[in-house]
Amino acid sequence: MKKILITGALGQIGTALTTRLREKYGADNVIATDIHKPENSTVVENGLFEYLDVTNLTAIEDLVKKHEVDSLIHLAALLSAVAEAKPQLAWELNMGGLMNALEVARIHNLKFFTPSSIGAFGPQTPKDQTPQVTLQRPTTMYGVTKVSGELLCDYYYHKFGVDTRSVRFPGLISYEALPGGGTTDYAVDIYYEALKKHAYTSFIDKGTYMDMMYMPDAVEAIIRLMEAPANQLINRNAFNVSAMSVCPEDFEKAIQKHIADFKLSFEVDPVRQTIAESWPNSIDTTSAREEWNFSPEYSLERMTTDMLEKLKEKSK
Ligand code: AKB
Repeated sequence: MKKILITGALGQIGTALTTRLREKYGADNVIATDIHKPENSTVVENGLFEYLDVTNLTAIEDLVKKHEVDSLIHLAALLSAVAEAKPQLAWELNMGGLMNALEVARIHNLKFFTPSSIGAFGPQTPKDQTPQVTLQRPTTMYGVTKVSGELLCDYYYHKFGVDTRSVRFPGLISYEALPGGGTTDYAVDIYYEALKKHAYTSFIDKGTYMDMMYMPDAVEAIIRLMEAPANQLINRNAFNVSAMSVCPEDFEKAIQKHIADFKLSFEVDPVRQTIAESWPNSIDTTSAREEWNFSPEYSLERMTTDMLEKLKEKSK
């Protein structure tokens, strides 16, 4: 990757990824784009930033030409809970945006990354150690767009030779930017509330297991996959990746090691609980480890220590 354009750069992944890519490849070689332009954003202030609506193919293409881009990281999408509330918009943005981005990658011969999700699985998928290749019949609009996105990536690779790469991200936990309307958001909120109130009311029920990963591992995974030699990659739709399979009580115990009086209670949101129950408990990451050396560093304990430290520093 030499000149990288990122869509949805102000989102949860984009904020962390833009900073890391600017460090690694140089600030002049990373073009962050988004449909918003907030004040006081490091993404906007510390490098190149352009307004971009990904439902407009010509607008993506104009920026690719203007900046002589060779790699496109397409992140702009709605997350699961918002997509469930606005299914038409989710289809328009998640599929329309992806199709436009893939077309621009095809026309300009760009290396391409877009994230899929554990949301691409459904209730009929094997729940534990979900295999890389398995039954995918999601019951959410988000999942429908993620499976379709995986198939589109496969199609563009096989039909047109576009160098598509993707991972099925689990819930991502980060201190830089908040996730916007996902089912796994409780795993981020819990840390903010633990520091503020020493208590958290979870909208996901006790005993509900989902895969999670700390943002530095997610960012490293994107870079490692994008830098892997093309001939090493068998899977072109999306790789299973995860660092831990956890339920709300696991976070409670990990946080109590730092904040002894931390209390967890439950007020279950039926919409997000139904989504969570349709997703796997844990996924098998063997293909990612074998094909491009995926190897996350953060356990729940290590992540908890770092998250609490970083959030404390941020609030000073
Ligand atoms: C969500 O909860 O929607 C996302 C995801 C797992 O894709 N964090």
